[in-house]
Order: sequence, then C-alpha cells, then structure tokens
Amino acid sequence: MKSYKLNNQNLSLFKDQVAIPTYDRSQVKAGIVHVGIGGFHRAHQALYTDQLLHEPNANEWGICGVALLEFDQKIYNTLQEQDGLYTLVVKELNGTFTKKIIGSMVETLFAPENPSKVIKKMASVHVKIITLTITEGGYNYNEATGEFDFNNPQILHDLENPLAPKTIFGYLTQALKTRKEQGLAGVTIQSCDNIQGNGHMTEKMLLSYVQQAAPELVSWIENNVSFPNSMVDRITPATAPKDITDLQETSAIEDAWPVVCEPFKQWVIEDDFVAGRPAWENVGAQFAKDVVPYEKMKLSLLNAGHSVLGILGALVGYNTIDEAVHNKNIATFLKNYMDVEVTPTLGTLEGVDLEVYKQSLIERFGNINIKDQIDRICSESSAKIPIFILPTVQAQLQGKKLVKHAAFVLAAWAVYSIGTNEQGSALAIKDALKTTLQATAIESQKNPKAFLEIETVFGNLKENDLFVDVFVKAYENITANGVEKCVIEINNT
Ligand code: CS2
Repeated sequence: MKSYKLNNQNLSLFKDQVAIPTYDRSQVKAGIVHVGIGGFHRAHQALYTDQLLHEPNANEWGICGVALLEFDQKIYNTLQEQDGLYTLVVKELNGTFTKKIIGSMVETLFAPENPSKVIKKMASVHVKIITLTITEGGYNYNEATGEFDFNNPQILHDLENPLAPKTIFGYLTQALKTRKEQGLAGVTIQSCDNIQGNGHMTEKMLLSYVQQAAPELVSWIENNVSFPNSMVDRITPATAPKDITDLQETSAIEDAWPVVCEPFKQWVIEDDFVAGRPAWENVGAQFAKDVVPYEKMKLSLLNAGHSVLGILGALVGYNTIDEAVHNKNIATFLKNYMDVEVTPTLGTLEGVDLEVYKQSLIERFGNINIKDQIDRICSESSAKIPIFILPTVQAQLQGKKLVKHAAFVLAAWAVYSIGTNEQGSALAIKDALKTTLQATAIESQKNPKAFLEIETVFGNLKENDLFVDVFVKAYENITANGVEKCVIEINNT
C-alpha cells in the first residue's frame, strides 16, 4: 500500500483508515502550555483535549507542547515536521488496535533552542493553564531533607541565568514574573506526574525556588496561581520500531513517532483553576474536591505494582511486564503485597471497590499486546521508589506491621543495581543516580545494609532495626537462592 507522511496537508488522506480530527485546527488557540511531550502526555491529556476540541466552543483550549530538555530534540523535530499531529494506537485486550490521529497539539516549542519564546508563551494572555509531565525526578525534591535541592547544578545555572533557564523552575519563575509585571491575570499550574499530592509538590518546590530567585514574586504567586492535584493513569510503553512499521503497513500512515497505549484511562482532577478550564469532564475526566486518596491508591498499587514486577522480573530475566505477571509465583507475591502491606494503609475510598481495582490491575499488567518494557519501568527507580513504595513501608512500620514483601523488593533492587540479572546478562540501568546506586550495590554485596544508606532515596529508613533486619535477610536469601525460589517461600508462609 502506498503510504503518506503525516502532516496537515495529507491529513484527510487517512480518514478512511483511522479517526482524524474533524475540527478546524487552524482556528484552535493554545490556551494550554504543556511541558514534556513524551508518550504519556500524548496518550492521555492530549487525547482528552483532542476529544474536547470536537465539541462546540472549545477552540481556545489547544495545546502548545514544549520540549524542555536537549534530549527531547528528536521528538520536537518529529512533531514539528508533522504539524503537531501523531497517531495514538490503543492496543485492546483482544489483540485489535484502535487508531486515531490526534490534533490537539497546535504548536510546539523547543526550549533549549529559544528559551525566551517559551517564557513569552507561558506569559501570553491567551494561556490559562500550564500543565507538566516532567517525571518524578523533575521536581528537584530531596528525600533526605524533604526540601528543594539547591545543590543541583542546573538550578544554580537558572539562578544565575534567569532569562535562559534550563529547568522548569527557571521557566515558570520568569513567566510568572512577566505576567505580574505586565499586569496579566494569574494562571493554573497543573502537574500530571505520578507524585502524591502532585499539585502541592509543584507549589512547594516552585515557591522554594522563587524565594531565592525572585522573593518579591512569592505573594503574587500565592494570590494568583493555583496548583490543582490530579491523578493520571494510562499505561504507555515506549514506542517500538515495529509500531512505526505496522502503522505504515496497515494504515498507510508514515508517522515517525506514534504513541501506543492500553485501553484503560483515568484522570481525576481537583477543581481548582484560577483562570478557567476546559470542560474535560465532557470527555471522561472526573473533577473531585479531594483527589489525594485516589492518587495514593494508584501510586501504591499500580505504580508500585509495576516496580515490583519490573525489579523482580528483570532479575529473573524477563523483558516485559506481561511476562513477569504471567509467572504465577510472582503474581501471587504481588497480590499478597497489595493485600497485606498496601491495602491496610489506604482506608476506604468512596465509590471504589479495592478488590476489583486490584484485580483489574493484574489484568492490565497482563495485556500481552502492550509489551510494556521492564527497562522503562525500572528506569529512574531512585525517583520512583520513594513515591511508589516507601510511603507504604513508612505507614506499615509506624503501626509496627509487616513489610516483608516491600523489604524483599527493595533488597531485589539492591541486587538489580549491581547490573546483571540471574542469567548473567547485563541490565540496562537508566537512572540519574546510577553511579551511586552501582557503587553502593557493590559495597552491599559484603554489607547489604549499605544500600539503605543512600539517604536521598531512603531518608532515615536505615535507622529502623526491624526493617533493616528483614531487608538484610531478604538480600542474603536472593543472592543465595535466586528471586523465584525466595518468592515461592514467601508465598508459602
Ligand atoms: C509506570 C508508569 O513509570 C512507571 O514506573 O508505573 O509510567 C505507569 O505506567 C503509569 O503511571 C500508568 O498510569
């Protein structure tokens, strides 16, 4: 089949193959600036927004997508060449694919190339919301101190170069400063990252930075900017080369960077928008007074579940999450972790049946069409573990309750960080703390407790003797017997 490049000009050629935007993109204004245009944003918020743009009177809510890091050059170039268009491929449980071209990203900017353009955009009168997917590590939070990390060289750079920043904090500060100086209205800053209280975290970290960079701005922000919390959910693996060729062969679309994802999606948002908002509830998002319990449930069951499967699966030698969860022993271990250690920390959630939720997670993890990469799940674990697993550990330890499963997973992570799996193959560790993790992991081979001394990850966990004891035993057991034998033993006790 002859194929065509995806762009505005060719868009209508694809209308018999896949769903395409039927609204007039040239009439859509960017009322939202979104920072972080990777797969997750494009499978989630950009899709909800695309659906909304099909409704009448919504065309002020297009998205200007910002690529913040040098590393994002490729995705920026791709989207530029495709006029912001891309294909979303939903991999259904029954093996079929549902494809849709998404048109909500009507502008794209590459921050390293032109920082002032990004600042100007964020400060534009049309922009009412700035949304973020900058990853867990992007918030510059130090687990050991519980505060903003002013030792980060990039932050020091931003303090010295306010007009040419590198981090989100430098950009937001300069944009808000411009808004204030120009007498413009405030704006909503909405995090869409997997962090407990992501809005609170954004506010706290931004205000810490502003206190240093532009103290006169603090009270303006307090009075004119809101930071709604939100719970975001959709499993979005990294796009594989085969996804690109399949799309071209089956639908004649030459899309250099389609996004693939699972069918499930959820977005629960705290209704706190100072400058208006899109009616995302018309297209399936939920607005709630308090989203904290939903976030907690999702982070400690879904995201932690991913980390459990990823770390144990990587050591055993699996490549994808579905492979790990289809190992009955690992699946039982995960279910017991959820039931015995996580569930007691969650309390009751109105309208949510936790048992059904947990079962649905196991089913989602098991979607064999998704092929969610274990490498993706294990990447940046040093930023994920403190958010996904440690709150459960802390809550359980406070009540002097069991943490056997969590301790086992953390011990497995210490073994994982040495860098080889149980088959002797190298593990592709991708983590901002990689050097520290590996050096400490090697030391831990003689003294397992050393791993818990990484305070920026574990805080003061090393001081809890009960925990340290279970952790050390788990570590020794894994290195002597391998993950699977240990898991069977834990499942049988
Ligand atoms: C994953 C998440 O990064 C991770 O470790 O757990 O990306 C997860 O797939 C999403 O949060 C699902 O909503």
